[in-house]
Formats: sequence, structure tokens, C-alpha cells
Amino acid sequence: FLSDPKTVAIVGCPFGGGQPKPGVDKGPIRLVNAKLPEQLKGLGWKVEFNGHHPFEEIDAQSDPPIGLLKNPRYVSRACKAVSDVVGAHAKNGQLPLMLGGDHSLAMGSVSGTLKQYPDACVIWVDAHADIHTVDTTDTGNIHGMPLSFLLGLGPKVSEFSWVKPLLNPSRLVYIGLRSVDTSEKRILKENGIRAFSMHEVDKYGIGGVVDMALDHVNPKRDLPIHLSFDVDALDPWYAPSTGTPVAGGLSSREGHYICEAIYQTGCLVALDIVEINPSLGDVRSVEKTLAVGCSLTRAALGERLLFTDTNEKSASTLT
Ligand code: B3U
Ligand code: MN
Ligand code: MN
Repeated sequence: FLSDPKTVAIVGCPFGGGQPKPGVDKGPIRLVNAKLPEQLKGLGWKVEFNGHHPFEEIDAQSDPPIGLLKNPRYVSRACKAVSDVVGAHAKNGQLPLMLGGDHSLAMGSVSGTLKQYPDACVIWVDAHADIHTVDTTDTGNIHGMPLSFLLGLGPKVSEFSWVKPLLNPSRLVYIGLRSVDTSEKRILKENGIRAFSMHEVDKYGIGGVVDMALDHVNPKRDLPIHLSFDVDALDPWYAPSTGTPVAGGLSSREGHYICEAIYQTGCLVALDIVEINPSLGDVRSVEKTLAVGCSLTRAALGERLLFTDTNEKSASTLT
């Protein structure tokens, strides 16, 4: 799906309007400062990064709630911009890497991917289901809702009318769930959405779960894949600096395995790394979380424990 030379386009999204905790907007800046672009170059990618996306602020006064939804105009406009940017990169044959910021941004990134690849499937790695509708949300935080917009579930909100319901429920699969609200469980059931919670990870092992997840959304391994990775899917031991940590999550290796296995399909066309909040926890926690964000990204873009793609080449030319 990607053009040659393989190029990753970093879409830095300093944005936290989809949730209440300050600091998550600094996630992408810290990831880039941690030399993520250089690390990806080291894997043989051409890296395009022209600075972080400038989101126009909207003061709270001109952005009152719509129903329960908080900062609806701010979130909607940010996501629309992300959709356009991600869509343009995908159209160019580049792999957009969206660095959040909070997970509401995936409403934009997935929309952009689906515009270019209508048959793409979405693998959503998260502790949470992020599928509340306007009717079911308790918190009004839009980072808990992006999938309902992408799937076209629940009552329409005119502010979000640009989000087209391009995602079919059969093309969505979850890995890592362990904090799903009652109304979200009902939505998953009613729409027949396949989900592998931590229970299934324990039962089948991460290898079995990823195989089953791919068999469900991409049985012939020929459809484009959008991987949306919320770092709170990892156990808080590995990713402490995130807004809504939930105990009992994926180990570092399980998280990396997901990324490695998806890379190996050769179908990855877009990646989100979201919900790193460098304002939460002590210095050590922040460093740990940034480091794991970088290494998950590298794993999804081809880094291997033994031989990376580029190493393999040099290894085979060694005489
Ligand atoms: N389901 C809850 C909590 C939540 C969702 N996503 C995160 N937290 N990160 C909600 O607010 O919708
Ligand atoms: Mn999420
Ligand atoms: Mn989450």
C-alpha cells in the first residue's frame, strides 16, 4: 500500500480537549524530543516531520457543552484538521503516525485513513472501549467516544456531521479491554463487535489473540490496517503517565508483540500512539512511559528483537 521509499509522516497532535487532565497535549512534543524521528530513520524509514500541528484554541465561553459533550467544537475542529492531514499523507502513499494527545484524535486519524482506504480495518488497543454515544456517556469526555462517531452509532450531533460513518463494525477489533462501562458492553453486543479483553489474553496468550483478531478483521491478510494504540492498554507498571490507568493490563512484551505481529502482516497503513501525559507521575514514570511509547512505535514500524529489516539486509551481505 505504501510508496517507495517507505515514508512515515509524523502528525504531532498537541491536543487534550477530549479529556479533563492538563498535560496530555505535551505528549507528542516529548516523544519527538526523545528522538523518535531519529529512531525511525534508524529503522530505514524516510521520516517527514514539519512540526506539530497548530490547533486553534477555542475559549470555553464560545464552546459550551452540547448535551453532555465537553469542548465539542474544539474537539470536532481539531479532529477534522487531523483527518485532512492524515488523509493527505495516506493519499501520498506515506504512513501517517499520529502522536497524541488524547484518543478523541483518532476520530480524525481513522477518518483520514478510511477516506483513502475504504476497506481498512481498525485494531484498537486500549483498556477502554471508547465507544460511548451522546446518549450513553457518563463523563462527556469525547476521548471515550470516538468509535461511536466512526461507526455512526447514536444520535447525530451536527457539529460532528463531517465525520462520515465509514467504519463497519465487522472491521473493528479490540485488544486489551478491562474497563468497559455497562452501556458500552451493550453497544459491543448489539453491533457484534469482536473484542479480546485481558481475560482472552490470559486464556489464549497474546499470540493466539492477535491471530484471532487478524482472522476476524483481515482473514486473508490483504486489507489495510489502522492500528490505534492507547498506551493505557499497557499495565500502569509500564505506562504510568497516562490519564486513566487501569490495573491488570498488557505486559510490555504483549504490547510489543501486537505491534510486531501487525508490522509483519505488511498491511499497516496508519498508526496512532495516544494518551501519554508527561504531567502525571514522577520523572522516572514519565521517562518510562515515553520510552515505551517510542519502542512500541519502533516495533510497529519494523524493529525486531533479533534482526530488523535493515539489519537483515546487512547481515546477509556480510561475508
Ligand atoms: N469510559 C469512561 C472512561 C474512559 C474512556 N476512555 C478513557 N477513559 N481513557 C469515559 O469517560 O467514557
Ligand atoms: Mn482510548
Ligand atoms: Mn484508554
